[in-house]
Amino acid sequence: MQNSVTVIAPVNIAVIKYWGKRNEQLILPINDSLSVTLSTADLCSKTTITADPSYEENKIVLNGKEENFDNERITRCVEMIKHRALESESCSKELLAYKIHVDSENNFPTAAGLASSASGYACLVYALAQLYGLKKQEISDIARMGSGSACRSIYGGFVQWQKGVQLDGKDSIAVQIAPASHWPDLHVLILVVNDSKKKVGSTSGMARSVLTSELIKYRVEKCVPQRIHSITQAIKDRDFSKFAEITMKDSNQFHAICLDTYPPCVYMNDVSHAIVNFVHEFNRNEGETKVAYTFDAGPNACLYLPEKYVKRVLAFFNHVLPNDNQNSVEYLRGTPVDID
Ligand code: 2P0
Repeated sequence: MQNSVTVIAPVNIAVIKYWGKRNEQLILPINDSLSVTLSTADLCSKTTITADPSYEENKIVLNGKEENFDNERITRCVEMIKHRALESESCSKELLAYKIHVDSENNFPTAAGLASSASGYACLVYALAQLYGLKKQEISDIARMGSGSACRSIYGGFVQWQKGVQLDGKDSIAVQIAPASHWPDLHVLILVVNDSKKKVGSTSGMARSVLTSELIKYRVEKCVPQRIHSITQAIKDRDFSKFAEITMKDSNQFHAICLDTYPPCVYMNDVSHAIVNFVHEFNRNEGETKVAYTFDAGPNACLYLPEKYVKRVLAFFNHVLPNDNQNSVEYLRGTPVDID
């Protein structure tokens, strides 16, 4: 008997960034983070997992290319899910004994700072959970063991990853603070500045920041707790200008820490900095904050804005941003999304 499941997982873009681990092995962060899970049309991962008694070995194909299944993070996720399924007797022992074939695709540039590991591991873990009969509430800590930010993509809408205090990481989990339907007017524009692979991966970049940045200690103790509190309230109140101000400040502080890292991690480029300036110019012209930017570990911008500003902002950026072969910018539109 063949058992097969296919699932789709969306990306999430953090407004309060995760940057730094207190435990590398268990992927336990030094601070809480908060993100928005985004619509699946343009940005998502799709994974099919098949278990079959005729398979002689486990296999994983990523974007059409076979990868090493014995990668530590992949095998850890598979083993943890199987262990939990065995404990809760959520499926048959025969099914757990079959080898599996995993086929996963991202419909956006992998490793270009567009959160591909978040949706990729969320998708893998969610597909495994479906295959072995586990519930969503049982898997965010396992997704975290694939990639920290993946735990946030298990839920839709507005999601907080609580850093937790326990040594074993059992309380380092994602929780939904509001569904996407709470704020339907909030839209997203992703400006893909450059598709090339980033220079310093997030995992090594944040490890280097923890070791060398002075600023990161200040951020973790003095800034993040207050920001998490304030942005949660802004989301609850649908207070866009408050939400936007905190989002932009946190992005700027995250990149300040990257530059305070030694040797520095430089993720934003000239076009990214131009986008920052244009957003502030746009908001100044409006007399109110109507657009917020945030940048992850790459040069691409994610803009949050109310729906009625999408067209105007697109027209504005088409006019002001360079559009030659080297600097062209692509636009992806999205909205927060709920997951069934
Ligand atoms: C975030 N990033 O909160 C931050 C902002 C990048 C910049 O989470 O080592 O790929 O697998 O836990 O999850 C990227 O970190 O790192 C990330 P690992 P991950 O979205």
